[in-house]
Amino acid sequence: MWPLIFRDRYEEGYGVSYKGIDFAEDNGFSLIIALDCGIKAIEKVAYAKEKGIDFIICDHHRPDAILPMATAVLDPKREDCNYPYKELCGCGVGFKLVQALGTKRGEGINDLVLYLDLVATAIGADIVPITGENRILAYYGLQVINQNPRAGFKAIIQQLKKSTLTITDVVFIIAPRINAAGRMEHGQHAVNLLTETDISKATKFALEIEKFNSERKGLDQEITQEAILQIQRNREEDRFTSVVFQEDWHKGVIGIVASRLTETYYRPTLVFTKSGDKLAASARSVKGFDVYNALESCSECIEQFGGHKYAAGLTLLEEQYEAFKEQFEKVVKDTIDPTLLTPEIQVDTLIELKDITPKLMRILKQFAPFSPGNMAPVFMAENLVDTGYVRTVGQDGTHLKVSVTQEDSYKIEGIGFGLGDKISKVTSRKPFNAVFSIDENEWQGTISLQLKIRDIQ
Ligand SMILES: [Mn+2]
Repeated sequence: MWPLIFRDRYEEGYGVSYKGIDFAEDNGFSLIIALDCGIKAIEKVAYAKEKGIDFIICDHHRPDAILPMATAVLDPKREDCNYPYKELCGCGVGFKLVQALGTKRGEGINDLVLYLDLVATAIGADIVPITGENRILAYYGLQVINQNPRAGFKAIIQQLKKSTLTITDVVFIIAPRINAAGRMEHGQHAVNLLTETDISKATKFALEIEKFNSERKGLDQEITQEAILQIQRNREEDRFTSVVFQEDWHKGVIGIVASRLTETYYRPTLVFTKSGDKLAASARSVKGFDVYNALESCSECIEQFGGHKYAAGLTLLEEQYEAFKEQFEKVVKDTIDPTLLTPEIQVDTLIELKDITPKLMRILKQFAPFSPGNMAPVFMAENLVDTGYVRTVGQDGTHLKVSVTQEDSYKIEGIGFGLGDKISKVTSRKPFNAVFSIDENEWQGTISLQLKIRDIQ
């Protein structure tokens, strides 16, 4: 049995750490397998090598020109990598290593299916496109989650009112709970949950993690509020970027806060907090703008950075913060196509409500799993009228619940997340147009179709 050690992102920071390498040395390990990190850990891998510890790196982040001197560096984003599919997530690369080992031992793909629940969760959580091989891994991984989940997943799922999970459920229900442990306390809690085979123990771990998840949610709302206030106070609502910093913000949630700010202001965003004697940030971008490249153009103010086109992380010295903030604003202002700063919904086709049938839903489901790279089809219907049941739901009336009809012929319910403020457009009794995807809603064991409304005009 190999020890499974989850890095601690507070004490050790993100990615490969000296502390982890020292731990390996003290405990007599000769090999470290790094997953979803390590592609830039040149000095750390060299440090390990001096101590006689080998590294295998399984990563999908963009490499620099020089690679670490590891025993193997698996990364489909390597320019000299001829692996045909480039969009594997970090866990997917690890899975390919497991598969290669299995093949060598004479195992077939059926011996590996039991790991696909983890791979599917990582594909959803890491927000990689669900195309090509990712789509296949996610499809079969969802089957494992739904039909034969490991005890840890079963423990989470049995608290839900849903019988079948989609990849969206995995992203919004399972992934945040697993991440919450590492964000709030220590990732080891998540490892315990995922490796436990006894369901009663797993249920206990799941409850613990549920607690971390609610703490995480509270913290993420609080910090988002503080960040928005900071932007308002500094009168920075009209800039091309959101860059905010407060030294006591919890490092585990700055990535989520950056995503929330991107939803609010829809522009490239960085959220900084203090980390040791430096500042650390999470970066998020808008569709079509490469934030990694933008950071590269600010590299004289940055200590270290890494990541992808839409999400990245960095550290810098506190005295560089203001200079960085201005440089980043300038780079984005000079290079971004301003049309990218308005969110756009691409409508696939017009539809009439009477054509939204269980048969259509069965066909749509064959296109799943949906995620970036393979989004659920978006429809538009015109001249809808509310049947009189429109109301806002959720905390502070954030969401909109409607029941609509078209030419009095067919009635269907719809939910618009975050669209509560559009209620007046529906109650005015004037016909309106809506853009939506079609979803199944499960309520007390009955499944019905509903519109998942994205916008109303
Ligand atoms: Mn990743």
